[in-house]
Amino acid sequence: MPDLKGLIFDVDGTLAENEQNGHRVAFNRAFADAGLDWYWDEETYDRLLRVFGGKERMRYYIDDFLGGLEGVDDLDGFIREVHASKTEHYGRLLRTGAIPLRPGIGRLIREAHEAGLKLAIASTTTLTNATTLLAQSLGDESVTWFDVFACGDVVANKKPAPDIFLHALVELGLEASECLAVEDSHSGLASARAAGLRTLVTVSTSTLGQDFTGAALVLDGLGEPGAPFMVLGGDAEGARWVDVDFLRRLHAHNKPGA
Ligand code: XBP
Ligand code: MG
Repeated sequence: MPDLKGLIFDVDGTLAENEQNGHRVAFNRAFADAGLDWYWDEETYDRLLRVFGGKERMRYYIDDFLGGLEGVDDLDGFIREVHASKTEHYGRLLRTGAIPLRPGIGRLIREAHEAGLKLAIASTTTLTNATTLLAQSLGDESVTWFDVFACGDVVANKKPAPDIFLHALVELGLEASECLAVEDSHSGLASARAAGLRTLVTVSTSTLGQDFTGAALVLDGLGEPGAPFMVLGGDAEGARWVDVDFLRRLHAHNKPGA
């Protein structure tokens, strides 16, 4: 096994618990601005989360929940417009500080940067959503710690297709065997695994109970000194929180997944 050289992080659910209190709220604000009488409550949004990508999610809602949309000639253009407004609302929400990073994320990213690991983002979400979240929580400079932001529409096929992780690897100039992915969802894990990546799963509120077969390890979070993680699948070999040394060990043990 080659040495660990890079970490590739998912964003939504992994860096922050931001689906219900972030993306959902922003969608509903954009719908109201557009004069639509749509409102995605938490239960509806949970069902919609099976489709990744905000524009794709809106199309799924129109097709499968509304049975189509009358009186709109250019549906793609309409979705793009409402989604752009959603991104504005989401950015405003992020800048209020309402959406913090999950415990341990800031510590691990800082430590990995200081240890000289290459860092990448591989997310379905829009680029500005990822950079704003980091800048807001860790300061503007933290954005420069990342060598690659593989986000949103930069690839044709979103997760669970492997495209976004393959794109991140090409941009990093690293092999899959030199990296670890950190994900929170079944589709994200499928995407990372299909790209050949060993994957640590930190389950989020939206993904609890999903199937994480094939993950290197499944945890309830990264843990912190004084607030250890809980192991949900696999063997953490007595560790209590995830740091760079732990990730090097997890990467080196090329064991079958949990
Ligand atoms: C999760 C998603 C995203 C967001 C919406 O992505 O499905 O689509 O809910 O983001 P990941 P946009 O876990 O890969 O970060 O509205 O910007 O598409
Ligand atoms: Mg995610």
